[in-house]
Amino acid sequence: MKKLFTALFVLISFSGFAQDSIQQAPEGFDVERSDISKGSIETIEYPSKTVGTDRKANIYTPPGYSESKKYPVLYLLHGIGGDHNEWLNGANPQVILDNLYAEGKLEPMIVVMPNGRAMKDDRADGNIFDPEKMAAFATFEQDLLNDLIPYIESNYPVIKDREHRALAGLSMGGGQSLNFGLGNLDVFAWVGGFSSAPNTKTPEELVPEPEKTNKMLKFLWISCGDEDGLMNFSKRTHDYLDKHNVSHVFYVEPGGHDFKVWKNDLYLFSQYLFKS
Ligand code: FER
Repeated sequence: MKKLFTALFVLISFSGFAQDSIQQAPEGFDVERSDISKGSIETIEYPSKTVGTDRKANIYTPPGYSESKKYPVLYLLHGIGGDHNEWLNGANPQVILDNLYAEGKLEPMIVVMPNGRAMKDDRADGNIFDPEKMAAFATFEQDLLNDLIPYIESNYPVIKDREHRALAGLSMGGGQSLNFGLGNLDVFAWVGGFSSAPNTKTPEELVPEPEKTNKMLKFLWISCGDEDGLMNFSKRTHDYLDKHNVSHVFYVEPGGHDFKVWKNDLYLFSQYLFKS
């Protein structure tokens, strides 16, 4: 009975999207297959003028990747207890994405997983709630815009316009994605917040000009587990967007604040990207 209730609770609100239901990722979506082409992962270091150090990021390039093609880019951000390795350790996003490519369900894209704690010692050690570390999650906006994106765009074959840049993340990274994505509509046209944390700006700050936001965004995704104590940060954003007629997906799924939910979010969100 609880299962049935949870299934019914998967509530989707579309304002302007054609679909009226979203299916959870199917069984096996995150299980490695031996019979398909694979993408690759490499760790790079980019010079950050913002922080004054060289900073690490993981880059996933898709199956069939070629420097003679040009790709859009998804910047994928981690949570408060993580770093550039959190998605790799918690989700095996390369397996989820490889499987989606094998089924022809994804637009070829490069996925960049940076460290969103923009400070000299950016490890997730000690008190992860330390005010200095929290501030570094806000400072990352400058590192992303002025250091990481320019590095990616001069070292990878990417399409350098807003319609070919997406920003998404989990928890603190969800808050960052909504703050930086909606705050820089000239840079990003695709934005996703998964289980966004209390660093998420108020809806009025995020979307001061709803009509402009609605016109410029290609896609806005907001999701959260139905057992997540941080639901309010997603819900209040969704309520405001609805009230002000900003197209978005609000996806409430069974689960708490964990990688079961975020893997499902990556599976679903990535399939919308860079499609018309
Ligand atoms: C908080 C609770 C959770 C908070 C941040 C988080 C800024 C982030 C959680 C995560 O990234 O998983 O009160 O304050």
